[in-house]
Amino acid sequence: MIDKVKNYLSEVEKFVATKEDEIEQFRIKYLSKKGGIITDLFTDFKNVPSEEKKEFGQFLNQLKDSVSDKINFLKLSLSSTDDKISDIDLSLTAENSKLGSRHPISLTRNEITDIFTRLGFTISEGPEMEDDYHVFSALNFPPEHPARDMQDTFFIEKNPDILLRTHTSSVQVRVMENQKPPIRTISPGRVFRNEAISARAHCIFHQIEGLYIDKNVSFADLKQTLMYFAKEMFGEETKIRLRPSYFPFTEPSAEMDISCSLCGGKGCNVCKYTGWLEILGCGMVDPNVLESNGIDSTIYTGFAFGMGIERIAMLKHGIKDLRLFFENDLRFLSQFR
Ligand code: 2NM
Repeated sequence: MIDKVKNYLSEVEKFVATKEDEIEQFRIKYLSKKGGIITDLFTDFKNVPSEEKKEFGQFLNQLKDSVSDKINFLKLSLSSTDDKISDIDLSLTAENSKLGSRHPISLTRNEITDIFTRLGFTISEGPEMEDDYHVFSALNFPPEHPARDMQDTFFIEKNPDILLRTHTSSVQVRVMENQKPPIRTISPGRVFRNEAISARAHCIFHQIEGLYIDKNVSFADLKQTLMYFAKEMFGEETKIRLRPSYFPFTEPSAEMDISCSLCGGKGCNVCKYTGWLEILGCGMVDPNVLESNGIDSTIYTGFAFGMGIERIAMLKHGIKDLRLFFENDLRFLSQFR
């Protein structure tokens, strides 16, 4: 009888299984309440001669333990190898990982800054959180100017002196503070205005502003520079026109239109059948601005201009809704490579 148990012991020890199902068959074979080997051996226990009972009992308990140990061990090793792994073909080549692309705002900004750096402009950057002085006072905004209103400007912690810049001209104030003319710089960056979000407006957008200060800088220099920019950006055949306008920091001021790049000036729904598209504001730096920043306006003159990067990108690529730039939808972004 004891030999029979010893045979089962070595059989259990040698047993291997690669499937869940084989383990279950093994469990039934040994542990089933009806007809299981161990159950039957316990039934046989009463027929074992009393002097062998102790030894037989010990072997029988050992067999029972080794069967349940074996089942636990096999189950564990099956789940840790994870049967999905056997379905994987490790010799297959890896799936192509998708390449990212630059954001259209970055691409447009780079295109614009490249054009101006070719003309000798440097790139300057400054803080997005600013004080009233650099955003308004140093730029000839009178104390009661509507742009200083809560409704247009985001203030920090109700402190009326600290705010999010509403234009990047504040960067140019910092350039004028720190450099002597001649100054030729462009300042790209994010600006913030308290506006309702729509297809044409957002509370965060991007600007590029330019500033050129030297002796004898004239309106003709401004016009020539901006015409060069327009042709480089929108094509050699592009025409420009300047319309009188008003900004606190420039006098005289103008808005620049380019001939509609979609219809070539014939009139279409993008240019609202005018043949022209407004792309930027500009003017001669107001002597007050030069003097506020320690530049002698009897010696130096300058021109400045500013444009929204989103607007330029929309015109260039025929994008109808500005919100697309902020949603990070890959179906939109992956079109710009
Ligand atoms: C514009 C339009 C006209 C501008 C002025 C200055 C500075 F710092 F020189 F005063 N920077 N940018 C300016 C002038 C910006 O944006 C529509």
